[in-house]
Amino acid sequence: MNRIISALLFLPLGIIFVCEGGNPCCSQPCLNRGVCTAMGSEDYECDCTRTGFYGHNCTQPEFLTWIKVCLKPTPNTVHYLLTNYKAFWNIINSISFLRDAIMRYVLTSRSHLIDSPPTFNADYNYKSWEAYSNLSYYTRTLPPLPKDCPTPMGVVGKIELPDAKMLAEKLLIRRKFIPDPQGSSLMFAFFAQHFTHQFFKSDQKMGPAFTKAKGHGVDLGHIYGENLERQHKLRLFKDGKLKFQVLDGEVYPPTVKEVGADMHYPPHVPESHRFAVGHEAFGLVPGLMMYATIWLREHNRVCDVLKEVHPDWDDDRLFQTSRLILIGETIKIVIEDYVQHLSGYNFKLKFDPELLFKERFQYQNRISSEFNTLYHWHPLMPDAFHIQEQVYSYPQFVFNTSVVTTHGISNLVESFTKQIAGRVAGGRNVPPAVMMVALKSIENSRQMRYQSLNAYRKRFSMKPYASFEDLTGEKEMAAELEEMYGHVDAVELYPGLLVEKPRTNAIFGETMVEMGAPYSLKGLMGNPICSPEYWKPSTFGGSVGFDIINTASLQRLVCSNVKGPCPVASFHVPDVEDNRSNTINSSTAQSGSNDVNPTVLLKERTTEL
Ligand code: ACD
Repeated sequence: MNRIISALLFLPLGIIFVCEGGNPCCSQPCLNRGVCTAMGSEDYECDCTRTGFYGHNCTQPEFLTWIKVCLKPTPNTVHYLLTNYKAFWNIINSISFLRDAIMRYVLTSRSHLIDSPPTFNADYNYKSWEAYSNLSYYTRTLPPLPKDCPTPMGVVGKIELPDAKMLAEKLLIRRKFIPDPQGSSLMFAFFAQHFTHQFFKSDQKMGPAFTKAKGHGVDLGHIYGENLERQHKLRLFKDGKLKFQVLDGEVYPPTVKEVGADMHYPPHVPESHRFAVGHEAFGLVPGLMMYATIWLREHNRVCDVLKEVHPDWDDDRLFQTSRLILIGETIKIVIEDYVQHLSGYNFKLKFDPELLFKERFQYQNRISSEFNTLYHWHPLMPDAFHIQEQVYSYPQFVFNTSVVTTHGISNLVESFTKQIAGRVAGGRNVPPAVMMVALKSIENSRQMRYQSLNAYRKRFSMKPYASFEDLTGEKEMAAELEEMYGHVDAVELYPGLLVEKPRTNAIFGETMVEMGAPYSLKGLMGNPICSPEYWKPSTFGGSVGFDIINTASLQRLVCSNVKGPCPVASFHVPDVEDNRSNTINSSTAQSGSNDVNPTVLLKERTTEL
């Protein structure tokens, strides 16, 4: 009722500035992470406990906070420093105590922005045991907006949000492919898709607020299945290995018919091409099945290595220990190859759990719904897929697992490394073929009552955007946004992230990095294998397993699991003017945190496959 009255009162302006009646927390009056509690419909209280601020709206800094705020450089300044001055960073990178100190600071400052234990979910905007204990929900970083607000985004903006389809057509859909200026490859894009599907697994039946991935982190459910029943279907129960088949002398996943693990394939896919892997949707694109095949081979390879050292271990111990090793390899690759690439930093990131052993840090993680939403990086996808001499359109590529066996893993890696992905921020770069996913993201965010882009910027210690032009860095899309939303504080999170001005020569804008980095680093380092009791050689079968983790890189992962000359595997498209050959037999691979010695790898490969 209040909403209707407010709507009628302010209709001619299209903008609401005050909340007459209704929930006083709709205007988000508590700043600096203060907690708002409505006291009837007229009053509210802000709880400023441990925020470092005080006052009615938690706006007054305590003395120490004031000093910190004065001295703290802006995120854009820090980013500029980290992505320039290469010679300076080369020196820092070579002095291990300095590199460690900086990495420790990166990890703690980022992860302290994530509530741990988790606090809210889509149905609880106050703390509750239900929100803490029910693992079927994604958690929420900011609570859902109250239902009785004057406008959909609180108290500002128009009475109705813009039509999602119109918004997508005007601001999100690709006109002409915009390549990522950071040079991300399709190898990067498919890694992102493959890796994140282990913890972003929305429950279609329950709705977007719910997840089927109850591990809430890097548990490799996408390789081993999300539950024990599926895992058992995929296991060989011999020497710890996963089931496989050999085609043309190469190892591939088994078929659905053989193992009985359900997969999502349309009827036209022949039985022989219905591969079964941990995640039931990985038949969707060959890039996903390529990574699924590589990790399947890696699991079985690690089992062989462990069996050699522990001939007395039974199947289960070999399986369980290999899984822990693969979790470690994944985290190492994600931090030192994937995030390193994405960051564009000249500072060399380091995966070393010991850096946190003396810090206040919780070894637990809960995936938040906002992290899932921000990770919809569909602009990465190209217009078509170039593999060897062939070009595949979307209809030719989707659900076509024969691409994997026809070209083979080596050729796929080589081709995906050479093809550039699209830029994510900056607007108008979502390929029409996947526009439906972007639309769904907008609809889901509305259903879950997300707060605005600017509310999230404040939550993650950024200044809110002051105007539409401040957000987009240009005039045309800014004008469209203004027409649609009326007020910059009403711009929604997901469209905001995709239209945000990218940083100079970067794939993302500021908000994507400042929100994404805390979720990522907390999720990676909060893994139990990083805790003091787990992080020791014995957990991983001794030094042999520990070494596999500590020397892991994307390049090594590929080289250890393909026959013949190993292709360059990189998240970055090799420079055109760089005359290095495309096989690591004749050059040192430029990807990966560890130098790869091709001769050693070739030897390893021939003995292991
Ligand atoms: C820093 C490091 C650099 C951060 C750069 C970009 C981060 C942007 C988005 C997230 C990127 C990657 C996500 C990777 C892993 C997710 C792991 C989740 C585990 C549950 O400046 O801090």
